[in-house]
Amino acid sequence: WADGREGQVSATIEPEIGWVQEGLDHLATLVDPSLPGWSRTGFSVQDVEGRHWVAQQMRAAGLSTHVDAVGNVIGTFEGTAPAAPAIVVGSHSDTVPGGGRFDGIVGVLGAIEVARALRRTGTRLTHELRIVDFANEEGNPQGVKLVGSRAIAGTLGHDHLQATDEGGVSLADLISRAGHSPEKVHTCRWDRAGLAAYLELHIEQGPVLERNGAGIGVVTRVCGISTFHLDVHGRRDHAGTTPMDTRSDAMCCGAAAVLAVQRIAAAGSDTVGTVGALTTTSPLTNVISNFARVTGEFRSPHMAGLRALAEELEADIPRLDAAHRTTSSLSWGHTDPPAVMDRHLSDVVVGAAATVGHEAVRLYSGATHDSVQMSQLAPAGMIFVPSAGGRSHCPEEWTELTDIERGVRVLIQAVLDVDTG
Ligand code: HGY
Ligand code: MN
Ligand code: MN
Ligand code: MN
Repeated sequence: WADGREGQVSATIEPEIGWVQEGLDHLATLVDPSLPGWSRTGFSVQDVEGRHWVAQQMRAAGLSTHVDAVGNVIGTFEGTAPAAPAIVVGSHSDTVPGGGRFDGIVGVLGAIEVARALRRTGTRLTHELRIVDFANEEGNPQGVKLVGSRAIAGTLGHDHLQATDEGGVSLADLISRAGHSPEKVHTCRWDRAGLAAYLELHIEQGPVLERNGAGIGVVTRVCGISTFHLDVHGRRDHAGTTPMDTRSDAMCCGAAAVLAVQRIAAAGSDTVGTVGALTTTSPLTNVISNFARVTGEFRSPHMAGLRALAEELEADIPRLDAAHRTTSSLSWGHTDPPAVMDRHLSDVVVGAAATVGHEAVRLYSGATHDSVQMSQLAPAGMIFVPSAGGRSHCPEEWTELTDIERGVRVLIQAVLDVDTG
């Protein structure tokens, strides 16, 4: 430690934003060249390489590190009071395919910079500081998001691990092939008694901060997500001889369902709905399709909103079948309820922002985050920084370094304030 100021806390501690920039630049090189944007998908070769680098940076910051059975990279600084619960700070370094350079990554680098800044200034916290790069937040072809934080929260179940992709590869296979041990998932679970708070710095991924000219957001709640797929059964017929008013065309019913998802979500308040895929058995133009599958999700910051969207879609299916002479079945996948961020912790974050000279606005998150799982273990709070043009999950994702610096400064101060709170 620099000067051994045991348990002392300086007023504010400046981040070394140059190091964060170097980290952003380095991780941006660890991407899959066969995919657009900056792709480092969960458990890919690039993801494993990226997490090795993250673990190295944690060690260089003086953290003792370990990787758990599903690939969470965890670094700890002991506090001056060994019995005090941990302050956890984290995010994720994996990306969606074709993603950007900031989603999750800003929070992982910001968390490590908290540790670096404390060490640089010889500041010892009372609480343990625990930094996490969660495995595979973004999800996988098996359809499971928040893999690492679910394992820590104890909610990564057998059904998740046995979920398979189109080729029959299970999530457990995917995790094993990356060198981890999903059969030991039970060893990943943390005891809530040992945790004081969870903080996550993240880009907003939407337009609200930029539209309001705000530099810091404090998240009130994170949207719930319900996933579904609709299987439409029609009748295979000749495309040239079958009159339009007698067809049972699965593709047409599927397409109408896609537009129904859009209409239902657009009619709600703060609700969104997205179809990711409309697939059919026979991509031929001279055969009327007898099967189509629509895969999508709904989101709402309120559980009642999610329920209303589901009820509306359920009610629409018989109408679509009648119009297209098809037979459809709607199946619901995982539903993650909305997660409420801790009000007291959020107030501490707003106060920390004020201490370092920044206004904070409160907003809900339309994107999901590892904080959804961590809020089941400890009071959770999130700090947002603006996304240029509100864009994310695309190569155009961008956040100014000055905005990141402001967010890391607030994160450091929030950790100090939680520690002394
Ligand atoms: O889907 C999400 O909202 C997150 O970015 N994985
Ligand atoms: Mn994210
Ligand atoms: Mn994301
Ligand atoms: Mn996240």
